[in-house]
Amino acid sequence: MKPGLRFWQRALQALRFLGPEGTRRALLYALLRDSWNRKEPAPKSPWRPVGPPQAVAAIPGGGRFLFPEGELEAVFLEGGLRLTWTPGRLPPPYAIEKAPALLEPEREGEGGRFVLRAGGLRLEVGPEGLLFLDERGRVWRREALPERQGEAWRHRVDLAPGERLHGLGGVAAPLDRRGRAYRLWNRDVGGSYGPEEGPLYLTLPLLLSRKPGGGYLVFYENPYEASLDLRGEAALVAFAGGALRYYLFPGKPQEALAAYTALTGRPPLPPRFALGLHFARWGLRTEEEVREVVEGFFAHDLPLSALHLDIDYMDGHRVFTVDRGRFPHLEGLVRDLEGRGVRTVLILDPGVKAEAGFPPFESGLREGVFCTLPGGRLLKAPVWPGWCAFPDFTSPKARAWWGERCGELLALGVQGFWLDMNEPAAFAAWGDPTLPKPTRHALEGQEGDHREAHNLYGLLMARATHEALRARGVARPFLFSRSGWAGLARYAWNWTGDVESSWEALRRTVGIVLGLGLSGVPYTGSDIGGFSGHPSPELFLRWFQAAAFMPFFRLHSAISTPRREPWRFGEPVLSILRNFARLRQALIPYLYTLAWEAREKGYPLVRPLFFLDPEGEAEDAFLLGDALLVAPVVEEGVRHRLVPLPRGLWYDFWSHRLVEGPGEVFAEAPLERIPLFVRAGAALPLAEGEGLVLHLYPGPEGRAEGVLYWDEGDGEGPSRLDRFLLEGGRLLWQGEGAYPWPWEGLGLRLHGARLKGGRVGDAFYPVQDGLLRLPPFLEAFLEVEG
Ligand code: NBV
Repeated sequence: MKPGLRFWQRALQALRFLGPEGTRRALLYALLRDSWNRKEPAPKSPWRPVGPPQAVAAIPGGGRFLFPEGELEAVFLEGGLRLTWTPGRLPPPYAIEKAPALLEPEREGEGGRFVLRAGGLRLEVGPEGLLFLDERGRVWRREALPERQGEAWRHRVDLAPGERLHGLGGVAAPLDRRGRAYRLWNRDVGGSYGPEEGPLYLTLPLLLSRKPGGGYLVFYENPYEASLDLRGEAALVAFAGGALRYYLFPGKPQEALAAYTALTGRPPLPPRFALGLHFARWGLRTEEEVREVVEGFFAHDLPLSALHLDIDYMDGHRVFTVDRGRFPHLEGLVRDLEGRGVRTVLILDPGVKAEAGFPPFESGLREGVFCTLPGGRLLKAPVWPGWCAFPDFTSPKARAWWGERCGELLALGVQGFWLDMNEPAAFAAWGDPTLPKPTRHALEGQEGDHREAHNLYGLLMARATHEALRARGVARPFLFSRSGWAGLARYAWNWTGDVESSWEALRRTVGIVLGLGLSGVPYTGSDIGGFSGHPSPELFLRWFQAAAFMPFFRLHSAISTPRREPWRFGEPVLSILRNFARLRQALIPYLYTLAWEAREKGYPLVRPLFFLDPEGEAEDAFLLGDALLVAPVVEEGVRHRLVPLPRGLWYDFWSHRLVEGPGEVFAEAPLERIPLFVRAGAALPLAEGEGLVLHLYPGPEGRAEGVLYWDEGDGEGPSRLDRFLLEGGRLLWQGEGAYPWPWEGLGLRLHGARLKGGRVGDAFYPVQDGLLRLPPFLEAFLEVEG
């Protein structure tokens, strides 16, 4: 759509959402924000180079280099380096979970060139810039000395021909970020975004470089507004303030991500229900409507794991209230749903209605937890309930206050929270839809303004909520947050926000989910069918099919759109959706094992093909773990597609036909299914009925291997890990951990050959309908036909 048209479309949409009073507030706020922002001096001076290095002093783990216009501290860490250019202040270490251990380097230096060496890495600092080399003397990163302009820093990093760059968080743009410029400033896109929107609600100054001979990951621990120009042969990276601090982790994407997530924290295990199907709808206005929807899921035999209540449950959109007129027995509703296996999740917005007599506002004022303007005046900005005050989540006091309020809601029996509008978003008729830049923030006593705190706001709202739940005995808080920054995975999941309902947006969504995973945000998903607009039955179906293989599987839609419960699309859509919802249920043992792997290693659940094959560039296909390859249909009318296959043998999940990669295979994609392949050599644990069935997909030497992680599904009790290895007909089963095997024996299905039966000790067990049921064993022998 043309930018002009888009502007008017958005203006109209805003009017519709906000009404005349809301629009008046948005106009007034935009004027106020501009006048506050104007008080911020814009830097006028030219960019000044730091000049050549002059001296170095040894510090633990590395060296402090002196330059005429700045100082650099470079230290070696396990698997990487950390560089810090000052002047400029460091943010409180919100992103960092564990301060990394330092390695002691060897130091050399002569004639203005300095060399540090440790852990197989080498850093050279000279007048022309910084060189990073590996053990074999290969340069993996080359950067110019940085420049300063007032408080801002920028530097230029060489890019190799063919080098690809990923990361930056949630970005509606191609997965390879090269060829474009980006502004990293978390942003509410305001109701709808398309495939070319650029950076969205959750940005992150992290780039994952892939290039022949080895890439690396760079994470800038700087939350200020960043701009990255990746259009040329070098990357130009600038931050509006703060010290220029960055971590570098060389290696393949997996290794680099493992190192980055060890630094910023790996995601804890989610409660298992979170891996099921969720339903949300903005505009479910009464308890009856909610019950009706849930009944619909049961009546249509669709497994439902969680029901999310949007801002409709609140009284006048005020956070921490319940409209008792429309939800008179919310506790009862939550209890009834739980009785049927459906968890209730409530949305929370950070803005607290600034209204005399409103208890959360009054208590927040008394305790001094809201953001202020310079001089101490309360900052107010309009959001859903009208003029609001904003908790300053950068203050421990505000986080504790927020936690108390969450505790009150928890008493309703709800099992999770949905954190919205935390970029933070404010309704402004034009310009930046957020708080004014001079807004004051505590920053753990460091004191600062919104330029530094903006990108941290969502992360810290998630932290406050997570910590509150943990402190109140919730072992695995289920939270998902629209905004965030580095470290979010420790506290919350994410979703990709208000995506428009279009085929282009579905196609892009696959890349956005992949991009978030490569940015260390492993649990994400999109509003199935798109948030705004109304999908055709075909688009809805194809979106659902793709989403069934993504970590966060959720139906959601905007209030202004026609209702979207699956049965409203009639047949054959309903039956096909049911099959995919069931397939998702079947996948839970595998997904849960991937969740365990994410916690242990930091790998995302949804992975690009290049995790298995360095040449895998597809953006319309992805891996789920390392056993499944999913090729969603993202084009209207398409009934077959080419599927890029990484090296090796693959089984067609539907037909069991074996195909060989690398290369593209032609796969049927009737409405009933999307192409799905299983890597030969995998053993896939799937739920079937009441049992657990291990699907064996032998590789060339008849080998298949798989792992299953399992526990109670919530809490912090015992767990177990089972490893299965099939080799030439002999299947070994090795279990460890205190959690007892919860199924009756083990079911087996063998693909690629006809199984006759299996032997455990002296007993022979025949196959029935392709399924072999065995009692628990350490060693079993499979017998195949022919
Ligand atoms: O709370 C209403 C919506 C919500 O449904 C959506 O998922 C969020 O991304 N919310 C945004 C606020 C209004 C959007 C126009």
